Amino acid sequence: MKVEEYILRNDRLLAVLFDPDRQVSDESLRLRAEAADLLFVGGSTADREATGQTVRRLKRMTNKPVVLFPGNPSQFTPEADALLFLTLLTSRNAEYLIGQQIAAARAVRSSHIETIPMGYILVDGGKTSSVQRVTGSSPLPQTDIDTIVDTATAGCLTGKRLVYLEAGSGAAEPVRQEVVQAVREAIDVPLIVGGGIRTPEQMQAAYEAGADIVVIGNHLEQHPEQAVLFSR
Ligand code: 1GP
Repeated sequence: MKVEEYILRNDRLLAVLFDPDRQVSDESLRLRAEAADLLFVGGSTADREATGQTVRRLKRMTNKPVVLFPGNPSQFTPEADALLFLTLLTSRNAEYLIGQQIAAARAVRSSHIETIPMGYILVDGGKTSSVQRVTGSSPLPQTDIDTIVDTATAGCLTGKRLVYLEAGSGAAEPVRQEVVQAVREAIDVPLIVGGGIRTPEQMQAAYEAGADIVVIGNHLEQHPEQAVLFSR
């Protein structure tokens, strides 16, 4: 089954994010892979070699979908099951709206990997995120729900088949429930929520507000033994 079809058929999915730049044991990977429904691989600085290595390690452990969530085109590897093809909708820099996508286009097309166009929306999670640092784009304040909703809507109107509300890796405050809810009501594609989620209660709050997929990175990287608590 294609990854997109799997996402459309299921709700309340847990995506665990694996950063290829972090040195971790097989046990750490295994504990997190067992708890997850989807395995996202990506980071702000990793290169193709590190990304490919993480993809291969995960694929040796599990048959679950391994999905690239790349920080830049040089992380692309055709070894994953699918690629989230990102547009940073909150950027006003053409580089992140079309430049990086053009840079990736040739390799992606020739790989025939499953590609899912995704609108990526950075909201303020209470501290400067690596997305903000790397791209120089400002996050939307979580109080400006109208702009967040309009951004998500514009993403769907321009063909994105997933929307990701991102508070930033290690956010002090995850995406608020009222933000998730307002976006959920406005769009009809699957909604991903991530950034700063550290407890099963925060994950449930995101699902209850309408998230289809919750992404957890840092917390489970630091506490892989807790992964089971987040599993369905
Ligand atoms: C980052 O949303 C993801 O892109 C995950 O964030 O590392 O804070 O869980 P955390």
